Amino acid sequence: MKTLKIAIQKSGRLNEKSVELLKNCGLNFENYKSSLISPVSNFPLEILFLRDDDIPEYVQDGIADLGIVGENVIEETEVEVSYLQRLGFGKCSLKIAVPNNNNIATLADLNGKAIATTYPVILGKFLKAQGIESDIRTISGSVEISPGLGLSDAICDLVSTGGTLKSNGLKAFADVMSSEAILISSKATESNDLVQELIQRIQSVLRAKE
Ligand code: PRT
Ligand code: ZN
Repeated sequence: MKTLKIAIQKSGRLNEKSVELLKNCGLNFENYKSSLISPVSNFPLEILFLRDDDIPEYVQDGIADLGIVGENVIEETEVEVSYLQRLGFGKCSLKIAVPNNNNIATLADLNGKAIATTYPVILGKFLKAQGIESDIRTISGSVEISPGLGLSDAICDLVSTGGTLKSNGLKAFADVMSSEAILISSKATESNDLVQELIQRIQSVLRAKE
């Protein structure tokens, strides 16, 4: 049978838990060091270690059969993939936050205001659904310092503990989406027997944790 490929994050917040999950499924492989691909010795599977931003498209295009990535990244890239399993780690929320001392009291107050984010697609859809027209400023990182620098009136960023907002004098204002790591596949490979076997193993690992 054809060897499957699963894409996971190379380094970052989802890497360790993704590796742990696959190891708990009984898969033997070397952890990412310098090679991008690690073969699994006891299952017809290869692990691809990638930047998380690239994972949804790799899966959509069938370069990887499966992927583990944050729902926020999948939604932002607007890919057509199948959601196979929520994985219960990497939990966070995408929130709009404003400076502590500000005059933004309702969502409508965001009309005409500048909002800095690395999630322009998700934020754009959210604002549109609420009938709000803001100036979405797409930046590539350090979103939380943008209001302090006078670059925006608000931000839209991922929050887990809330510590980053707090230390930058910001407070959460509205929830845009909640997210966690998800196992995805391309539409074409969802029904593949090996994919089904892997899903079963993952589900029993998750059940054992409950
Ligand atoms: O290098 P690569 O592109 O692969 O990684 P990355 O730097 O883009 O992503 P990474 O590793 O930071 O995050 C990977 C995924 O983890 C995200 O896409 C989310 O699905 C999930 N996740 C969970 C988070 C957080 N929690 C989180 N707190 N991603 C980012 N953050 C950041 C947030 O952007 C903010 O800067 O942490 C800060 C806020 O954290 P608190 O705890 O202070 O609220
Ligand atoms: Zn990334």
